[in-house]
Amino acid sequence: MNGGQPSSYLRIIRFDKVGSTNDYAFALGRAGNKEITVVLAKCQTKGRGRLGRSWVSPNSKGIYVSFLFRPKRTLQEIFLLGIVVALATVKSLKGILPLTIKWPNDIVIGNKKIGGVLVETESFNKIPEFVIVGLGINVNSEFIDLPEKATSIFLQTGNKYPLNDLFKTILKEVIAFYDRFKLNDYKNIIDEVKNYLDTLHRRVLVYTHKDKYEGIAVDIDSYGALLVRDYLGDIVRIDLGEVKNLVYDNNLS
Ligand code: BT5
Repeated sequence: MNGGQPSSYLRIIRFDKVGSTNDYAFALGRAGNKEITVVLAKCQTKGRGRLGRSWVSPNSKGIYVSFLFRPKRTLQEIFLLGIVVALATVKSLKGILPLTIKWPNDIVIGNKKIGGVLVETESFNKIPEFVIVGLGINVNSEFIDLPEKATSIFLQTGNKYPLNDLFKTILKEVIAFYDRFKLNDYKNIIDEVKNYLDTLHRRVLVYTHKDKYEGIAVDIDSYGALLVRDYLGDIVRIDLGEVKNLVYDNNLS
């Protein structure tokens, strides 16, 4: 185990333009770079979401960043890191606007998406060697910069914000939460996530790689998995690594 040593190493690599900060950080992971290495770009030409989806990354309008971690934890624990980064982000922007988390990795305000998190890992014999957590946040983006159902801090508040200041605030919070994660403080982290989770007590439809589940989202467990009560009253546990998509009640047909 990595013990509970606070993170003492920090390297930030900045780009004006890159394909995807996650791809770059992944290559650094493979090349043996240490945690915490951070890759930050003003613009991405191939920003990625999950499952081959793209992340719109207009120049100098948002924060596009990836964190390279080497936490020496199981895959199940590692997926919690996506939630950890989402929580750190939402908390650090709390003074600007009240964001919430749509399980597992969307950062939203109302039903509009303002940010997203992408967790990728490379494993050797099922033991994760390193983890890349990518974060995209729309800061000063205008309506025409963004896809449908997306919003930005500027569109919500009418104010533009210095990207570097916001980045530094988020980074500080991410490191603080990561250090807590390394101390296995999962229970308190999960309790805190629940305060910002938009998903609980809603009727949801969850698509996983294998199945589809419909019911009421009742809780998340200590690994961040979603617990859904189906119509027979049974509790189904939906693993973070399995989920493909989650749709709320108003979209259910
Ligand atoms: C995510 O995927 O929400 C994870 C996004 C992670 C992006 C960061 S940026 C830094 C790092 N480097 C990368 O290459 N990626 C990470 P997903 O849940 O699959 O959502 C993708 C969907 O969100 C798309 O299919 C669009 O519908 C929508 N979308 C795309 N760009 C958006 C944006 N800028 N704001 C809001 N929604 C967007």
